[in-house]
Amino acid sequence: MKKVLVFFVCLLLAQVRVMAQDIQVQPSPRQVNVTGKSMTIPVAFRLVGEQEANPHAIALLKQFLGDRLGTEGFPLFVGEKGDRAVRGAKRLIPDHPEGYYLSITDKAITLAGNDERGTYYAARTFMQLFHEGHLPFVGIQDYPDVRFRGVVEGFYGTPWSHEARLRQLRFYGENKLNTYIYGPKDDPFHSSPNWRKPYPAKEAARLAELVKVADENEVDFVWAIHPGLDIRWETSDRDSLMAKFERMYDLGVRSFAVFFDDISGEGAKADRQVELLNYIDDHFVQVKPDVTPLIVCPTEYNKGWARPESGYLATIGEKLNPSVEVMWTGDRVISEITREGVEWIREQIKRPAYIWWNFPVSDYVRDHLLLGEVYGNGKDIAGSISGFVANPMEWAEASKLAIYCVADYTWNMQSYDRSRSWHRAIRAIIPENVEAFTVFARHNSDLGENVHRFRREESVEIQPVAERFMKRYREGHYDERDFLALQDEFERVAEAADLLLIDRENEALIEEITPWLHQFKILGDAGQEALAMIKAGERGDRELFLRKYNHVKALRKRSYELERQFNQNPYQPGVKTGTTVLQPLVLDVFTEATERFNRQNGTDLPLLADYSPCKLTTNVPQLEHLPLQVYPSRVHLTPLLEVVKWPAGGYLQLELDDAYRIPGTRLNFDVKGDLSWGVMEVSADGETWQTVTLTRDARGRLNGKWEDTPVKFVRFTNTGEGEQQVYLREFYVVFSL
Ligand code: LTM
Repeated sequence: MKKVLVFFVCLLLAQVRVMAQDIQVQPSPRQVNVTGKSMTIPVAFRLVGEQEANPHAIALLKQFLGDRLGTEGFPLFVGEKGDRAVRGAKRLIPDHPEGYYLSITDKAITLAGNDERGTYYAARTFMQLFHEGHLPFVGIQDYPDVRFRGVVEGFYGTPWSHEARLRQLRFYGENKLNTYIYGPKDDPFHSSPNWRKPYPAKEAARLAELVKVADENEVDFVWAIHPGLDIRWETSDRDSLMAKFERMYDLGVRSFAVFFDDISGEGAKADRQVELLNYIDDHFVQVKPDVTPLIVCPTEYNKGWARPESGYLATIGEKLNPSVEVMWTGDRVISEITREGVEWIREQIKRPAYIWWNFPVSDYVRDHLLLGEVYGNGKDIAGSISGFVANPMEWAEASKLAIYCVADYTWNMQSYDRSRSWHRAIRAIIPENVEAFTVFARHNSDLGENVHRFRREESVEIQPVAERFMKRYREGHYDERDFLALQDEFERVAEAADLLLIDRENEALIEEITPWLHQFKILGDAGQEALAMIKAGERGDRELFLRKYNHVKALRKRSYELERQFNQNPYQPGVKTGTTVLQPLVLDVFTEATERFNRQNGTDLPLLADYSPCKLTTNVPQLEHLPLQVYPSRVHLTPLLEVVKWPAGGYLQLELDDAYRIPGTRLNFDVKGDLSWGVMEVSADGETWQTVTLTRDARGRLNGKWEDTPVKFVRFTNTGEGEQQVYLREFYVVFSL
């Protein structure tokens, strides 16, 4: 007894003041009452309630407190509403799913959940309150805004590795995210061709491990199937799907989803889909008491694609069992989620939508990293949605930046602060290199021109400086302070790249972003050297100018080589960084400085201009912003992931800068029937056209040949009566410049 008294006296003497802002809990809690006082972290804790409380919360506390836990010590009451240990706190526990009450006083600590997950989250918050040897005296009442929060691994491209997924699940637990939907498009056992087949033993064992780790971290592991590309509406396929779900159930999965996105034809029929989904719901989900409500991603999954005349969403709304959750990406495939938008879809599907947010997914801009702040979604949508999951990049660690912010946003929308959340995310992900990563991330956030026309802010602080500087430099005078600010920023860029390249703190992250770090280093160097050209030119130092000029050119060449060496995916190969502000600035400075030098010295140094020997024109709305990939011997369109709705009269045209002898073209729409609805043509002048004969090869691609005359234009037109739905897998023109 005496020992305990001494202990409490020491504890009170050791108080330091704690202000509300010192309490940093992720995600931001709803209500925090601080007394301003704190205590030294007790040397020993005594757990009360272990028998009844959520075992995952108990395991977490035991792991965290380690040797500090014993049969004597500062009392730590843990449990769910109704448990003996937390009976005293009953009225203080928020009556919300996953809500919790946490209190720390000089007498005891209480972690009381409204349900099991609530207790787990109370334990997570408690762990975050340990700060510099102290625990603040607080009372916290907290619960999430959105019922299902997390991630849908639903992108095209290389699926996450097993280790990356394990790290993700732990990260979700830490950030109070409760959902992980497994649906990587390029897992053939999730989609075609193997969705009917069981996973091979090794992969099955891995999935079982993921389910276990998800469970330990209070995350629902949702396994999704994507059968629509080749499903036949027959009993045999229905049974295959049910059998696959049974197998996944045996592996431990208790949450399921069916994705019907990005398909056309038979698989896209609403009546058939609903019939199948209701069957699964009635005969699988409802008969297994431990299985959570079924989730579906419909074919018309965004407002831009919703067609009232098809009756698709109306069928979902009226006929799909009410307990089935329906996913929705917003007003477009990639869009910000607004109150108006979610209210609209709620009307159609007769239930709140389950948001599939396509950010920070980069499968349509694979040469970019999306590391910017998370913003744009309404802070007033919580009551109108049932879930909110983010579709990430194929780079799992790098995606944690956005996922952290999504966790914060979906927990407590009203107090979400995009900048604060982003800065905290960086600190959580790479605490020893916060400065460097902040610099890297602020210049790697925009996507560049893309089919979805989705853009993000980039280089926000330096952008006005860059603009002002260039304007004034062109006019013949600039502010030295702007020059120095730009120089400083490029220095920071180069430094950040070097610091991060040797970082060993988060190796998984650095491994993912290494190609971009190399590119970033080149950008930083090129920026500094381009600015040095200005000064050398002003001083009339020809030799120095030429040195800097040649150095920038060499750096551009290295950057170009890097583009062709790393990240060679077939869609947007290469590595782009700082494309919105810094890269154009380097080019502008270089061009302007060289032009001045040429004028002053009567020289003819070539300028580095962004030049493309090929231009795309089209009236097919989905293709309007499709970037082109130009190589020395071929040009091709960036393949599209979604179904392209090609209207009657719709054309797609490539125009070269001159007429060339072209060995051929290749077109792949991934459709089985003939292409009698369309015609491929070539022309030398854009007026007289000749039709190209298309022959199908063994892989279904259409190779085009024509008379061996030089051509400048190649186009494909839907000459039929109606719209066609195709996949634009390939559109190549092979030429030699
Ligand atoms: O968004 C949905 C529902 N489906 C696909 C995703 O698989 C893909 O990752 C995103 C982004 O390209 N677009 C889709 O259409």
